[in-house]
Amino acid sequence: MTEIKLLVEELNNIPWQDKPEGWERPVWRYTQNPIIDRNPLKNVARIFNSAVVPYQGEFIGVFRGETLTGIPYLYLGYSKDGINWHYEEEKIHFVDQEGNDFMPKYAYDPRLIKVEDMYYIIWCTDFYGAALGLAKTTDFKTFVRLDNPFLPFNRNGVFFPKKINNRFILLSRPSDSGHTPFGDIFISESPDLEFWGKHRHLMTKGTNWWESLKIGGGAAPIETTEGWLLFYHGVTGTCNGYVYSMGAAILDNENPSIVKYRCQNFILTPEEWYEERGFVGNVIFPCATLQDGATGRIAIYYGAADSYVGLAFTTVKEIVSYIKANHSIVGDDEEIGIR
Ligand code: BMA
Repeated sequence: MTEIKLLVEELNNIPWQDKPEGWERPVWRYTQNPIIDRNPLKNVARIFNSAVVPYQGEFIGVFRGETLTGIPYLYLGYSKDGINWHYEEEKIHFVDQEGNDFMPKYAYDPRLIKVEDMYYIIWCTDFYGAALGLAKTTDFKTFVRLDNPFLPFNRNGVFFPKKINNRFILLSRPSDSGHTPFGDIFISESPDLEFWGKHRHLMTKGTNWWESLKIGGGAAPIETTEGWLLFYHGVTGTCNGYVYSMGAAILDNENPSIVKYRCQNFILTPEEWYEERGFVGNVIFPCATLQDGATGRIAIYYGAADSYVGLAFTTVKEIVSYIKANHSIVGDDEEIGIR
């Protein structure tokens, strides 16, 4: 059997803690969680569901900040170690392609992905209803908004970090205007970020109860020798409301609309106080990962209870072996998804 490896660059300053003695699951939490506490900024009550990337030897991130009006916007943050963050006081200012102001009415659940030499932010914006917003930057000073990729209602936009067959690849979850009680993940492609098409169905909400209501893309997929490793969220409905857990699947390297393996078990579910208790309790919402191609280490950033940011760890070997050992395909996930 060939060795399971990450097909990504080295990142030797990735935040890291070894797996605790006696812990039998493939993903473990940082012992100092949450890494971002409440009231992190003068006008921001909570930061959660946020995304980070390595930048100039350190780290930079786009954070969902819930302002004192209750309306979420995006904030820029910096860190030397990926754990301790400081932020710009002002929300990220977006301009259109002519340089005119183009601020979203609200902005939440950002993903931040580098494709070639450009950094892209994709988030949930208002476009006559909840839809995906898209912007690009090279220097984290000027943020240029592009056309919104899809019609409303759609959430959970996740870019692949690499073009496939010269196309940008985007995961999304078509939805409705409220706290959507349904939803599968779809995959779409674009040659130029202007025209989107070749929409395919990727993954069906699960038959397993932890993801029985809806699923949505989480962190940008990670390229491995076994396929694209996707961390996503799955939601179950209980008599006390929704519960969000984290799941994992592996998509085909060349044709990512084919699911190769899907883990029937959640890989992280609310258990700690900062996941169970908060503005919206019982939420684990992954939005980003960091990975080190040299060691196979993966650090996962997740929103906790719509109030905090948590960090969890795994290695490519642990998580891929676990997914394969607990593999169970749902519906027509293994198909290309055109019918
Ligand atoms: C979803 C999104 C997330 C949020 C989750 C739980 O619909 O709005 O931002 O974390 O609900 O409240």
